[in-house]
Amino acid sequence: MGYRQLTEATVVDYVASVPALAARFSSFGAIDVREVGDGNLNYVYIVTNRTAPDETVVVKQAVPFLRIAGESWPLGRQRMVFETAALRRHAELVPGMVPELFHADPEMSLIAMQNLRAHRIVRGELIAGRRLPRLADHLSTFLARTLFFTSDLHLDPAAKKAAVAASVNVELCRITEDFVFTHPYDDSASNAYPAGLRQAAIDTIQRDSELRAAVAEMKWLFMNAAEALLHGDLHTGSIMANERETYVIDPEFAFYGPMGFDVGAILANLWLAFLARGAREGDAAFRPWLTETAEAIWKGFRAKFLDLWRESDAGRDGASFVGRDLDAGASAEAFRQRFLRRLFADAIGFAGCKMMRRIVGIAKVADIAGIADPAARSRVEEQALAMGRRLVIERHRFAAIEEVSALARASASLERFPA
Ligand code: SR1
Ligand code: MG
Repeated sequence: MGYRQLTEATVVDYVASVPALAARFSSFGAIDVREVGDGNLNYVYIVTNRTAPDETVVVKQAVPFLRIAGESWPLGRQRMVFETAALRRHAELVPGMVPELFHADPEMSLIAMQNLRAHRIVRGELIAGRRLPRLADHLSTFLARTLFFTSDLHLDPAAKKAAVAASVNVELCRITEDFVFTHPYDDSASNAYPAGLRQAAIDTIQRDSELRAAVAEMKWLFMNAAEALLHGDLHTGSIMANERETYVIDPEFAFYGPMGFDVGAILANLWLAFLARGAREGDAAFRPWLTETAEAIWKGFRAKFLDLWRESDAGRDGASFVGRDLDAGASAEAFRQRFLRRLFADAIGFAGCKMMRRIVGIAKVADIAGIADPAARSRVEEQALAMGRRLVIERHRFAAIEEVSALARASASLERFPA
């Protein structure tokens, strides 16, 4: 039948016309439909039988434009193909951490999946000051397993290259190249400068050759380091959780890229939440929980990734990525330690870019954009620019994640940046 954009008025007919979805409903006599897409790209509908609320599905459809910018900004619908493939791969690698896929319709650029009714978007939970006790454990597992098992550390080289070739997500990578690594720093017309953010603060990221060269290094890495299958947009709006479970959603930006990009994305969003907390009332102990969670994610990821790696090497009959074992595993272990040190620096650098883009770029984060008091919001924005800037420039200097927590605390005490 070809592509047509669904609406709240037409999505039920679509669901009823697909046997795999229709079978989930005992009747279509009393259906509620809500469009809940709060992302920047797509439309998301929750379809529920009012008389039997367990009968519910989520329908997500890509439209041929960038939603945040409007219909005048064309964008291919191919992204749904990448999202579908990544959801399937992640379901194999981290079962129970991605929504169950009920139906995929490439022609309609649409998927239908499990409605995570018992879980909330993590960004909203952090804004509300609610702790998620299993979040760090779950996310470190997600990162370790998805990044290790899709890399050359685990896969046969030919299988890895085939996976890279199948994941060339040109359009969405271009969005990241432009909106994370270029536009925020070149005074693009697409930027959205917050009212009250001083020009002097903007200049610290746009008129500083050291910073711009460092950001360009991160962009180069993003474009050229096909290390593992990334989620590609792992911010706290792409994660749903409750006290017991964590789900990672929305992998439409998935592609083969540098591992540190996914790790840095989640850390950046926790540090943004930390800075934003300074402008919110409430439980004072919640703020340190955010940096502790970032620490636990990095440490958990590092430990789990190394465990998977050592275990995998142990099954390789004395041969690992470094080659045949001639020194009782010392070369292999030295490579592992160097690899993780380099990955840590990459993650910190990417986190810095992700923090700065959320201040001057078109796509904001509610943690900061939602701060009601303009002076308090501007202060947090300048703190985020100051911290992001240092993370990128000094990414090789951090020896431990606690040093980044210390930088977050120091940044949170800045009144203005530059002083
Ligand atoms: C135009 S920028 C839109 C942003 O939304 C997505 O969530 C990605 O972060 C992207 O950069
Ligand atoms: Mg998204």
